[in-house]
Amino acid sequence: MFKKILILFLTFYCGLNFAQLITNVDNRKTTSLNGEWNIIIDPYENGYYDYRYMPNENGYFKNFKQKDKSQLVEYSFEGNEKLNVPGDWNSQKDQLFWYEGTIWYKKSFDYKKNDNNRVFVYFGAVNYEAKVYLNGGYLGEHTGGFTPFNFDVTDLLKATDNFLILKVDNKRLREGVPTLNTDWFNYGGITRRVMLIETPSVFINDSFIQLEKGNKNKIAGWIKLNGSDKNESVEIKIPELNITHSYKTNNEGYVSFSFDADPELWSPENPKLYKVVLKSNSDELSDKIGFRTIETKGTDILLNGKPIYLRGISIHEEAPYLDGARAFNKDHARTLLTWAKDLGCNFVRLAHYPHNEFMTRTADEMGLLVWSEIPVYWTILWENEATLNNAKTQLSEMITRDKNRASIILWSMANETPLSDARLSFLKKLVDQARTLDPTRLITAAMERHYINENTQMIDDAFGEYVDVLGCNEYVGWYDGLPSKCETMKWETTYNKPVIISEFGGGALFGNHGDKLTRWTEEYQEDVYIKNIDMLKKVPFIKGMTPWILKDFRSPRRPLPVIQNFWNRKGLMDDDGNKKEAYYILKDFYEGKANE
Ligand code: GCB
Repeated sequence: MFKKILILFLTFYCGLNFAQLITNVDNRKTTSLNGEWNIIIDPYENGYYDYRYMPNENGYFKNFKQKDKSQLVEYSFEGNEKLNVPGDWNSQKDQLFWYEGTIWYKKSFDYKKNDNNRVFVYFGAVNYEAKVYLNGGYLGEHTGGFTPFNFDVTDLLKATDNFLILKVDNKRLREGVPTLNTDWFNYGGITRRVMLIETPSVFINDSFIQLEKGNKNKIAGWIKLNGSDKNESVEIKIPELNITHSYKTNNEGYVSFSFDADPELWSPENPKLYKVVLKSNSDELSDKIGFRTIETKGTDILLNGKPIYLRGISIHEEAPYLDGARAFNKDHARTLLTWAKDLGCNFVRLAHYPHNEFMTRTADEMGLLVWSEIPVYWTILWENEATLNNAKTQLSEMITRDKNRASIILWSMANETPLSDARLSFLKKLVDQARTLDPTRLITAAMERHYINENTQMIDDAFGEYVDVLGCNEYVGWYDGLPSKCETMKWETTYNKPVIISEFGGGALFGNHGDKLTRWTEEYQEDVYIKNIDMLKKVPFIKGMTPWILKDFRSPRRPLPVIQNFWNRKGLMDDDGNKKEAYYILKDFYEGKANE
């Protein structure tokens, strides 16, 4: 009993280290903890539970060493295997390819901080659940595989011999977000970078700096300080625009602002970024920020006040050329986004969860508009309060991290979720939260359509009322008949809103040729694209598309031997960037659209 109380107390007390998410980490004073980490594979969670399946206060996180002969210690990080961080474990070791469960990670390091400063440990993402310990003390935990989190470690940190230990568990959960059933690979591990962030005792924690909704001449937002005694002056400077303004933060360290400006507008053709510098009494932080407006009017999407057609492609966060692995670095981001640009895209759908920050920052630099989404996918437990809170946390972490990226124009709440009242109420709550956190961007979701007669598709999902742009997945010619079905298909919607066809496509194995009625050939996939594009370009309210998908990706749902071998083959390219015939059809269409 005492043990239980102690653990509860420790969990609660030490959980207080869980700090507000620190943003703009690339422009702060950081020290990387990437590289090789020691691991212990723990399928039975022995390092966490005792033989009565109670949390063990002397778990692996204590990193015990035998001190005398009377002691029995049955584990050791030293002498055990290693994994690279960042990186998923499945692609690093054959024995872990299908592994879903717990692995313990340990990193040792020395760190000398400046006297009054604070230090945080920051994780870009850990899939799916992380319990984090420093020097044997519990820092806290995080759930959700695709968003960042950090802990204040100032008090536990030593100048030498620190050990940071994580219990990482990627077991799929019915009540999880996503749930048990997805169409992508459940890559586990510390999949994104880890770093220490050193800050002054009062520092600039976060800021929102964007054009006011629909106003090209007003920059508005807020700055938030962290620390005690937060009542300070903060300055915002945009040197290239000759702008300097000073504001006083309130007792919470918060100040909102709005000022006139006449920036050159960010767009795919001109991805102009401005250096923006924030200064408080003891901190200074800069960023590169683009300014653009995004709105809808009737069925139009307006970028900087002008109608735009979104020439997009869907992308999973999977690194090219690696035979299936989570993408985690700048090169992966640059390659994937360059492939999208070469295809003629001005837009990418980062499916089905928030991708790493290199993707959104590189999109800012390269001039690609972005749809960013959370993994509320298929059959989430709509009535479960904890599931809703989990989705809300992931939504909030996604928006918090990326709200100053001009490239992002759409926050997506969900993908292909089955209609019900419980689902509608769940999704409405997400929309309310997204609009509160970010009043400037558009809200969407990838929804489904249904037939109202043999030749007519209807988009009328009740959730459509709450979004700005309707996303719609359709697979005419693949899951739904042959491509020729497109020839007579008509489209309707009950909403006076823009529609993006967020998915269509079909599978083909690169190099597999045959006639256009034979599935899995490049010719069949090519025909899917020819007929779908022909059908969709005639529908006046369709203002963009993100066909499924840029490159083949790993999926346990795809066991067909020879053809699939656990890969979803709907890529326009294979994993090595080889282009299938359908690639050229889409590129042709996009080049035509760009010149309209
Ligand atoms: C869909 C899903 C996507 C799948 C795709 C497919 O509708 O949204 O995650 O991968 O279809 O290939 O079936």
